[in-house]
Amino acid sequence: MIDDRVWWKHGVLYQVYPRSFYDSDGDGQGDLPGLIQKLDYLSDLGVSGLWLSPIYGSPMLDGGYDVSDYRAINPIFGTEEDFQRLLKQAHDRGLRIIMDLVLAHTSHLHPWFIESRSSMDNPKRDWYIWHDGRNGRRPNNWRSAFGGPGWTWDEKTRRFYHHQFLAEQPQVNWRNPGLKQAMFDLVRYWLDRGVDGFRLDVCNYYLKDELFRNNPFKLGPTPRPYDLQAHIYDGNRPETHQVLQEFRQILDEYREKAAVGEAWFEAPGDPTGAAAYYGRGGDELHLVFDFSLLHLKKWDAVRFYQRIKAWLEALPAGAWPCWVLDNHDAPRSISRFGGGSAGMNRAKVLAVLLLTLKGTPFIYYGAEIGLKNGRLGRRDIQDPAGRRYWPFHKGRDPARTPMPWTAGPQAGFTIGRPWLPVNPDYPEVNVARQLQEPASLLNLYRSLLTWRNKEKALHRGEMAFWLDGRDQVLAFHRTWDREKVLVALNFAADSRRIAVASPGPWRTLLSTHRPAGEELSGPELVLAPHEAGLFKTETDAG
Ligand code: TEU
Repeated sequence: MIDDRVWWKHGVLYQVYPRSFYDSDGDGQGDLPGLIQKLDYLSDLGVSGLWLSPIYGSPMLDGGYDVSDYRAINPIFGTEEDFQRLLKQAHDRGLRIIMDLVLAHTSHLHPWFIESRSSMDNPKRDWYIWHDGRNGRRPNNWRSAFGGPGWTWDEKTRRFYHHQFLAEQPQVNWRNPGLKQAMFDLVRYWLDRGVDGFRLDVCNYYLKDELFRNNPFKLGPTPRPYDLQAHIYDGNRPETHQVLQEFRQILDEYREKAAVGEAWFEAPGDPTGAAAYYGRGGDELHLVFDFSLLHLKKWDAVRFYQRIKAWLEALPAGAWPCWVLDNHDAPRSISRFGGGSAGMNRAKVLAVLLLTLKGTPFIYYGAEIGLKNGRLGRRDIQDPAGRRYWPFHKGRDPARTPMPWTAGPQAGFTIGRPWLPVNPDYPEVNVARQLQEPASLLNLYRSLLTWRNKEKALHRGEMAFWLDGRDQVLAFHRTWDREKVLVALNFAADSRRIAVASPGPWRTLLSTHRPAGEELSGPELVLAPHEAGLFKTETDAG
C-alpha cells in the first residue's frame, strides 16, 4: 500500500471543479455539501487527494480565479461550516485536500485593489502594478491572455494598471514587501486550518520586469496577439524563484504539506521552463504540471513517447514527475482524440497510461467516465475567454459541464437548472450506469487504482521505456526490488505483436482485453486493437 505520509507522491490526485460536481441545494451550481455527499464515490475510486478549483469570495467573472476575499467561502459553494465539515470528512476517509491559490492577481473588487486605486498616496498603492504610460500611450506591448491589451487606464488617478487576464483581475506587485507578507499570511491561514497543500495558479507570472520592457515577437500556436509574443518580461522572471523558495520554507514548517505549480506555457508547452519551478535540490515546488500532453491533439504513440521522454529528461535530479491529460482550461482528452466509440477505446489506453507512468497523476473530474466536451451554444457560454473569441472558439466551458451521476433528469447533477447544460449523451455516460458495467471506463479506473495503490512498482518504482511508440505501441517497465510490471499500450486499431523481456513468466494483472491472471505463453505478446495491459513478473535477484 502507499505510504500516506507522501500522499502527493505515491497517491493519485483528483481535480474537482466544485461548480460542476454535485449540486445539493437546487441552485444549479455544485457546492461543498454536494461534494461531501460524493466523498464516498471518490474514496471508492481510490484517489488520495482532491484539488479544489477556487471556492473563495469572488464575483465569478473568471469562474472564481478572480478572488475578492481569500479567507471566505463563496456562498455559491456553501458556508464556513461546510468547509470545515468537508475537510474533516475527507480526512476521515484518508483523502487530502489541496486548495487553489491564485496569487498573481486579485479581483478588482478585492479591498486591496479598491484601496490601491483610490489615490496615489494610499498605503496599498504599490500593491498593484501601476504605470504612467509612455507619451499618453500604454507602457508597453504586454497583452491579456483573454484578449486585448494587458493594461487598463484608470480614470481616478489617471494611470494604467496591469492585468495578465481580465481587466477585473488586476495583477498584484510581488516586489512590494507588504503585499508579499499579506500573501504569505494567507498561505499560513489555510495551512493552519488543516488543508494539505496548494495548487498555485500561474506561478510563473508572479513577477514582472522592473523595466517594463516589451516582449519580443515570436511565432505562436495561434494567431492571437498574446501567443505571438515570447513571455519573457511579463512572466518567467528569475526573481520568481526566490518567492517560491520562501513559499516552500513556509510549507516545510508544517508536516506532510505539498504544492503543485501551474507554470503555464503556451502549446506545445516548455518542459525545461516548467521543470525549473521544482527548484534546485527540491527547494521550490513538490510538483509542477507539464502541459505538453494536455496540448496534444494527434493520436500518435510516437508523440506521446517524445513528450513523456522530454518531460522526464527536463526534470532536475530527484524531482518527482506529475502528469495531466485534462483540466478546466483545455478541451477534454476524449474529445481531442476523436470522441465516439474510437474515443472510448482511446480513453481506456490513456487511463492506463496516466495511472502507470512514474509520477503523480491528476484525474480531472469526469475523465473517469469519458465525459466529453459539452455542446454549448453562444448563450450558454460564461467563460470570458470564450465570449470574446466566439465563434472561433468557445473558451473553456465545454470542459466544465456538470458531472453526470445518473440517467435521471439533469443527469442527477441538480434538481434545478444547471449553470451549464448537461452533456446530451448523459443517459449512457454517467456514473451509475458505468458502475454496473464491468467493462466500463469507470471500472477500469477503479481496477487501475486498486493495482496502482497495491503494487510498489507502480506507485514508487523506477520506469524504463521498452517500446518507443514506433508501430504505435508504447511500452515501459516499472520495477521495484525483484518485481517488474510491463505496461503495454496498443494505440493502433489493429492487433500488434511485441516481444516481451525474458525470462518471465508474465502474468496479466489487468488488461482491457484479457482476463486477469492469464499467463503469457512464450516471449511474445499479441495485443488486441487498442489493448492496454499490465503484466507482472518476478525477476531473479540481482
Ligand atoms: O490559467 C492560466 C492560463 O494562462 C490559462 O488560462 C490560459 O491562458 C488559457 O486557458 C488559454 O485559453 C489559470 C487558471 O487555470 C485559469 O482557469 C484562470 O482563468 C487563469 O489562470 C487566471 O487566473
